[in-house]
Amino acid sequence: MKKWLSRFSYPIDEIVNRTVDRQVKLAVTGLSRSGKTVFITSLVHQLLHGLESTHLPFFQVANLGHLRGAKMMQQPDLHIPSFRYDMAIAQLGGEPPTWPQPTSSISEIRIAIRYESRHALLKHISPVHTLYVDIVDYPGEWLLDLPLLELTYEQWSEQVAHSCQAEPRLSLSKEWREFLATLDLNSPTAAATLRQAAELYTHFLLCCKDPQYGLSLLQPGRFTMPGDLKGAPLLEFCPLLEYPSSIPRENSLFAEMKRRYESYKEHVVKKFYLEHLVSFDRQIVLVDVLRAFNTGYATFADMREAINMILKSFHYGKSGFLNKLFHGFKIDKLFFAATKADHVTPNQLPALERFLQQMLISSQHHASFDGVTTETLALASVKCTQAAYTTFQGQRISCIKGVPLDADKPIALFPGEVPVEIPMPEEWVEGRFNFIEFKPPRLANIEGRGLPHIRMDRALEFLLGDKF
Ligand SMILES: Nc1nc2c(ncn2[C@@H]2O[C@H](COP(=O)(O)OP(=O)(O)O)[C@@H](O)[C@H]2O)c(=O)[nH]1
Ligand SMILES: [Mg+2]
Repeated sequence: MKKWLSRFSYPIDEIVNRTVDRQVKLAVTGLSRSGKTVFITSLVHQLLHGLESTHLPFFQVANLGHLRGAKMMQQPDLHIPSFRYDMAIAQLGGEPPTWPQPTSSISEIRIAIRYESRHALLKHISPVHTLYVDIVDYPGEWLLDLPLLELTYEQWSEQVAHSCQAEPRLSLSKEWREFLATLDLNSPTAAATLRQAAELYTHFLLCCKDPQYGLSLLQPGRFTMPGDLKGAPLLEFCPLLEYPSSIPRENSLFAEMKRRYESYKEHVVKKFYLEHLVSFDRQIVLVDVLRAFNTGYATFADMREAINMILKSFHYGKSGFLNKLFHGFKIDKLFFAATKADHVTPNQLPALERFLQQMLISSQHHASFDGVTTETLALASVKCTQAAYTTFQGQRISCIKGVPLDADKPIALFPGEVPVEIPMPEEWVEGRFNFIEFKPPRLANIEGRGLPHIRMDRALEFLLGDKF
């Protein structure tokens, strides 16, 4: 490693390297609790420990012995908060180990990977090269704002009004709707009224998001995940459920709400895309499919609609609408992962993958059509369970063994079978699935070898394999 470090200090080496060094920016997104922080922590940990390649059989550069080492570097964008890898590892390696703190904003980390090139020309220039991997973590909720760019205030309001006609949104939106009903949409507006309407609407969205309902399609995304906009007047508006009876006046409540909606699109949504999205090379979308199984069909259907809505409007090629708005999108690989695959028995992994593929099928077609390479995997960033067997009525049944989040001793359980096809709404019966959360494993030597995982090596190969 010493020799490795010293190479960085020779300017001439640096100049030669720069001509062949490459950079790749990976964007990791997914709805909150989908496993982004744990995924990035594990990805970085696997790379930093890549020299002990036995834990990464499918990551070719490591497996073929071409990896020289990896190191964390100063991130390139100083205005973005740093991804707190050190804190996450301290928690996972604690006694007892705990899951990293939830995060609610954007962050970035840079890893430099040194490797021996396979390409004859590159070998000729220099035997060892560096690949800089920048990883950006951002809330999937913010992506839910993408479709708003195509919607007028009236069209968006209509969509929300429509979704509030069915349960559970009908009941959960009651207080907000009743407040709106007391307002005169054509009268001049008071700041306090706007604030109260926005607060009640936000409360409604947060109730929808509660694990009991687990709904995902909640717009605007910053209302539930404000990041650094918490408390900003930019977020003080909401959709309206009806139009004013006469043409709205310039200073009316309706006109002000509409103005703020447009301002949100301009100053929050577009700004985010211009600042960040244009620089992404590869996009990773994490999905906690098992959460939907546990909660039921409504949660699943809502999650599917939210993810497909995001991906449909996302640009993955020339025909995407974002490319018409902003030029220069260059994403060439799209990776979907069903996270927490250690919650199912190993023989269920293919079913979990197939299920996610089915969930995203229309988006994947769009992406392939646009020339983007896609991959779907079921993975566990940190494997918390072991495969085990039990006998039931004389039959050998495969199950998993791990320590539940709310217990101290391991249990063996059969969590339920992942369906190969998406079940009909009436087939999502209560108790069919029992995917519980687990404590992270106790690791005697977290600094000595890569975190236990399922298929992180395949993820690395898809995301980075072609760069070496
Ligand atoms: N068993 C298991 N649980 C996981 C894994 N990854 C995440 N989790 C669980 O999911 C929770 C949310 O993960 P986190 O990465 O913080 O989600 P984020 O909000 O998308 O960043 C964690 O606290 C863990 O309980 C995994 O690989 N295996
Ligand atoms: Mg996080």
